[in-house]
Amino acid sequence: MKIRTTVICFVLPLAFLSGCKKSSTPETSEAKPAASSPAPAAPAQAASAPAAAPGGADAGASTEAAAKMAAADWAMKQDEIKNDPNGEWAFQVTASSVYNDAQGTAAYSANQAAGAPNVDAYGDNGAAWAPKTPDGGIEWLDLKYPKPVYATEVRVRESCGSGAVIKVEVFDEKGGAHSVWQGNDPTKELNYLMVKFPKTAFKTDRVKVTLATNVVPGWNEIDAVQLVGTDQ
Ligand SMILES: [Ca+2]
Repeated sequence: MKIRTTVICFVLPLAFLSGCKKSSTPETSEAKPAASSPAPAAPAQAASAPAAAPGGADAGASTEAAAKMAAADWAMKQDEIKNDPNGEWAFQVTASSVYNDAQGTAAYSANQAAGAPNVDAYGDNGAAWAPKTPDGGIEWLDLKYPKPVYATEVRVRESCGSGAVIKVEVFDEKGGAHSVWQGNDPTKELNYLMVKFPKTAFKTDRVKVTLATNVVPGWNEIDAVQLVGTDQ
């Protein structure tokens, strides 16, 4: 599994909008998150880069510059979230199912969704949790956090087959589940699903993330889940 995984890491960024595969295909791509789609991709960036002259070689150069800026923005955002003083990472995770029935902290195990994010590129990666089957339907992660907080946000870092989360719940002190989000997950590539909600009236140290893995074909993997909140 380890060898396959290494190979796949370089290949899978190809699987942009659809899911991830766990088989290697000998194609190449330099794809980096958010920076890769070439042609009609960047209206937002174009608007924010008014300096470039239209047409000709300048257009190519400005597209490249826009892609670099988008990649830099992405990296800064990742760093900001990773170091958010109000954010914490899970220390213990259980799951509805696990790829290869991996236990403990083995590759793809539920506990690969514990701790800070450690997947660097979109695609299949044993440093993220993967369910037992790619498109089986309902799957979930149940995450425990070190410090109970009045929560305001949950950030789910999706690293493969992004877009399959359908529900996020937090739990009160008595173990009661409170749904804080339910809907259509817009996440693409290696990014966070950011679920913001009014500050909870109770302290929570437990989050449940539910996926419908059949809505995004291929493997759906979660790298990490951050709980954001305060003491008061
Ligand atoms: Ca991870």
